[in-house]
Amino acid sequence: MRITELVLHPIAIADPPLRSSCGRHAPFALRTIVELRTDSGITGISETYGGDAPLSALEALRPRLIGMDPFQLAALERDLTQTAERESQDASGDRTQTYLVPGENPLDRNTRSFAAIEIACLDLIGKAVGKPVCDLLGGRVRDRVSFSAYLFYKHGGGGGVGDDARPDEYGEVLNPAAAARECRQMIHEYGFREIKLKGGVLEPDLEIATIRALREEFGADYPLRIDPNCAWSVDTSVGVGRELKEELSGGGYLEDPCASLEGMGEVRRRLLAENNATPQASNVAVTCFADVPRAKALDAVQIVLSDPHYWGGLRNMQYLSHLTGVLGMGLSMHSNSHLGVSLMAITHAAAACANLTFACDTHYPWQTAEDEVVAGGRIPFVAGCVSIPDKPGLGVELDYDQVARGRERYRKIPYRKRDDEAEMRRHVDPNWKRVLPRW
Ligand code: GKR
Ligand code: MG
Repeated sequence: MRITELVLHPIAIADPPLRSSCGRHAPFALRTIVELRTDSGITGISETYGGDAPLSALEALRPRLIGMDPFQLAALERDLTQTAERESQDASGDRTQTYLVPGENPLDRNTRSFAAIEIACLDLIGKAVGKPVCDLLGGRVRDRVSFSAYLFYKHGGGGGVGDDARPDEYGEVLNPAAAARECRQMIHEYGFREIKLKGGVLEPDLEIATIRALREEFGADYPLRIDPNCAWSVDTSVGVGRELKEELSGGGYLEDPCASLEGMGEVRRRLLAENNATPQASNVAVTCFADVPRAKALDAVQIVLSDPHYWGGLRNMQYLSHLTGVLGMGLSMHSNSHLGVSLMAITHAAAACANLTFACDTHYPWQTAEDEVVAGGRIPFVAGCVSIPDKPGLGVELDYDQVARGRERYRKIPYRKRDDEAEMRRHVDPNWKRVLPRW
């Protein structure tokens, strides 16, 4: 089997005005759907970051991909991702995502491109041999993968604009009671059993009150995590950790409270000195394998948040699962706005990771059926879980009419890069700037 064609579909999908310390989501998120067609008539698919930069990075690989045997991934990986890992160790090659929207670091570009190709190749191989992708990775340790209820503070609006506006399912959420209502609604619809709050938006006292409201309503059987994306100083992080000692223990965590591994290391030391072992997780300070030893040495991060889209694909997820297991660290899963192809890639990866110790993050509840490109519509969740389908490859096919609609939306919008700060200035405060730490 040889790859004969690379088809890239830049698409835009409606996205509600979700808030984080980076700003506010634009009315449309950008994604790229990748197709690898072969001489055997089988097509492999994947989904990755959108906009000009990811698109041109993938485009640049075209000559390398045409004629390639999809089973032969190692040389492509060596050429693309090992350079990226080396760069990350240069003084100039800081791959942390502290000052960037997570997933947007240009130094990740080769790793992200490789991931998109690897996932499409695994889909191809799975279809060629008649096996689901997780079984190509050595088999699954679980048939159903659990996800968390990923709560955001948000402005009113369901995403999209004009004829392409979506209903506002969750309304405005800018206080603790509204966040509890959002959570109730999401859990009712999807059955999630773990809860994540995207913080770094309201005053820390209000975010503490939100976590307490969630604990009061859902009880200790629903572990809680809060992620302010580095919006807090070390002192504030220690203060929040102290206040939420009880709520964040028992399967929860404090995610990227402040900037840098040194900062998180200090938070950890100070909390431990108070007999508070709340674990810390990161998808900001730890974004590649080269970051793991320092995170461990400083005891800054006890849980690594992986994401096949920028960690270099599904096999790297398994290596990371092994590495974190050996180092006595936990593993959870990060997400960005995405559709069903990415959801299935995450699900297959998670199914094959023995050391995955938490429910995975997903933005999927924030997207709608109108935007889904998977044939047959939205992927179902049962009791907060997605099951591995009894089909080869990723187990999903593209609905080409939906892909065409996504491409048309992309053509119509003026931007080609995620810029949450610009959205804040446009809609909330003309002088808004991302300030770290804000509190
Ligand atoms: O969608 O605004 C968002 C999130 O803040 C996302 O960009 C992050 O990558 O999910 C994220 C995280 O830091 O966990
Ligand atoms: Mg995070």
